[in-house]
Amino acid sequence: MNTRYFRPLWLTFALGCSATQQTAREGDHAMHMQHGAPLARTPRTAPPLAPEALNPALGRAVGQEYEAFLSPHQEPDEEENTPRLVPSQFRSQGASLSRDAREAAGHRAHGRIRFTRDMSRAYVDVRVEGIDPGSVNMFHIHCGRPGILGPILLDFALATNLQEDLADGVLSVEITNAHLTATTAAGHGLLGAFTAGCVVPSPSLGGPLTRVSTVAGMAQIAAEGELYFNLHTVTQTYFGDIRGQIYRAEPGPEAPSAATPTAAPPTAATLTATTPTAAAPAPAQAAPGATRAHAH
Ligand SMILES: [Cu+2]
Repeated sequence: MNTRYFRPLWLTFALGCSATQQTAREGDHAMHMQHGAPLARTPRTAPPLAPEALNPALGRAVGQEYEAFLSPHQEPDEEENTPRLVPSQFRSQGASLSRDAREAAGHRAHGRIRFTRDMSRAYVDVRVEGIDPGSVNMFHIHCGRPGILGPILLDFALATNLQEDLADGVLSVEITNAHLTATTAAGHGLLGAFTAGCVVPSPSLGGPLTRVSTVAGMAQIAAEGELYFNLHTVTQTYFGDIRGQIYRAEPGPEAPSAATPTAAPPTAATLTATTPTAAAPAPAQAAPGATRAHAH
């Protein structure tokens, strides 16, 4: 018996994807042995779909929508309690304000994320109030549950000029897979290994620590309730100035239509930091025991 067929599945797959034709044929053969012959097709019993029920063009329409209301009180601690070992680029320069003082000064924001149905893009819009755009030094989407510092999934500085984009009070960017992989790639060395990219807590053929690299993966973490915005300023750098856990947007009078086939720019009415509703959606509960790496 040929020992080739006792290769682990992941190795077979890797070899099947390698560059040489010969190896590819071996891989195909091995995969075929794993799966066996196809079953005979059975007669369909379901009524046929209406032709309009399948429309690939609708993939670019906006589908799932999420939102967050950012507040100083979602930051898990005061800036003065920044751990001693935190490197200088994550430390504040200048006098920090307490969370109470920042709230009293009107620091707040409202963000919305609209995913296209085909998960090729995410449209992110955030209205910020009470914070000087010139003081913003980092703006991220992190993955993590409330109360913890999670790694960075998306660095908005790789998609736009933060200060210029926020000059009119609203940051608007279109996110693709490239922004997520660039964020992960920007994390260098030991520090970067802990702070950049979010690990997929799932078995993988790609390695033991596969990081989220797609907008679809970002939407999955959002659905699990483990994404948050964090806006950092020069005086609130480590924990951040305001933070907002991202939840499924409730359909409401201010929500844009989900059926629009093309992405519409946000209207002033859809982003407001002044009208948080008392009927906020309950946070989605992630499965216990998720193993996404949590570190700042
Ligand atoms: Cu951050």
